[in-house]
Amino acid sequence: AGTLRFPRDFGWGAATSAYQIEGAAKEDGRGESIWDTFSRTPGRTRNGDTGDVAADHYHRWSEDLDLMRDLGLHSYRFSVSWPRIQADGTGRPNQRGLDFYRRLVDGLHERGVAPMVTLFHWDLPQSLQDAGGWENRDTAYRFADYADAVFRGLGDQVPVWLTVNEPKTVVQNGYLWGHHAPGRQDPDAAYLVAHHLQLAHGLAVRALRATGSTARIGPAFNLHPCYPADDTPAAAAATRLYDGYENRLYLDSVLTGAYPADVLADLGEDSRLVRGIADGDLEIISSPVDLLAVQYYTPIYVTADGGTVRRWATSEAEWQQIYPEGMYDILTRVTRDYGPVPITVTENGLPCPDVVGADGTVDDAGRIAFLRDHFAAAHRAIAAGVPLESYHVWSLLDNFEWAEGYDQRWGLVYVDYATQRRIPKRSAHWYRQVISDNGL
Ligand code: GCO
Repeated sequence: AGTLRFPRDFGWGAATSAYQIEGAAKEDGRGESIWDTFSRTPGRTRNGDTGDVAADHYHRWSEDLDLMRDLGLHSYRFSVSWPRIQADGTGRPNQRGLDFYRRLVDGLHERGVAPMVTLFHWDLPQSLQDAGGWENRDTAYRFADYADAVFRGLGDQVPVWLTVNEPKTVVQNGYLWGHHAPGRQDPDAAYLVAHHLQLAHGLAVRALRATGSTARIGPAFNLHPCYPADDTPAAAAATRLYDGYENRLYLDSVLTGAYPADVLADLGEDSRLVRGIADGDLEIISSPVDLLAVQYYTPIYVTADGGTVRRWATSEAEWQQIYPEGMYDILTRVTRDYGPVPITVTENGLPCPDVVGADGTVDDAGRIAFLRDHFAAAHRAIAAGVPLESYHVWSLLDNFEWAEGYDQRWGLVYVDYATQRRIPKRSAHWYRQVISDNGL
């Protein structure tokens, strides 16, 4: 066995997002988001769950910050709720909304935890959706205005900003399959949405630079290593294109300034994406970034006909196969193909059937094994030359898992939703030791 030591200044963290934990859906001037609309629509989420209360973090933030301090976290990744800052997605920022995040950021610094702030984790103001949402190019410009308000409101207290969280999930879950807000099933719209999300990212990068800030900024992509399901040339070719849609569409546009030619050819000249690219867009999208945030959960195995098959044990999330080697593969691949851009892992985790035992503890041995194997894979990637600087476990707390509602528990800390009591799981105690040892 032996021990695995991480680099001396390696950052250990945990992640959440606004709609998933905050609750307080109607307080302090917060407007409606597309997730309020979607989750309140019958049949959209498991048990009809909504984020109205969630983990009540909006009221319990101080207690939650104490939990982070007790864990010894170096970094906490959370997101700002756009409709708290601009109820209708435009106009003068809502000071009460900014104040909440200001308290959070100050409270983190007081406890020695660095804030890492995501600007958009899917909770688009409903008013902007009513005006076409991400199908409307103007939404990207509205996002840049909102980002500017947040940059100025939280100022120099935030060392790292992330622009758009997982644009691909909005594209696929929101517009291809429809099981996330806004619940559409329209492939042609989906890829135009991809372009506008990428444009929004680039405009936000430029907006930060325009403030004169020295903070760092980058995109947050969920990347899926794609492998052929068999060794036929047809499976290899199908895997290559699949990878284009899963990974290169996002990585290439930001890091090389061009969309992948095979994906554009596959979409066709008449597609709304191809027709929607204006002169200069790719220059905006590829504005230099300071770091790349990678979220890894699962590999994908692609068959000759472009379908997928499972190869490894699946978690409680039916889309997740447990394959730690995929972490190594995706990190080394990004560095090999895109050069030495600093990388932070901003999400990785496992849902478990967590229950509070008779002794009041939560024994999530499966999560510990999962994290240990993925940390070890990340360590090997560092040894292979990947400039990985930090790692954030998804998630700090059990929370609203989108269409899955509250049934799936992803937290290091258990949330008893009836009382909002927090109980650090065994994995939280284990993680505290990993952080204090800076290794395994
Ligand atoms: C994201 C993720 C999270 C999920 C997590 C577990 O986009 O950041 O989807 O919000 O809760 O990935 O599925």
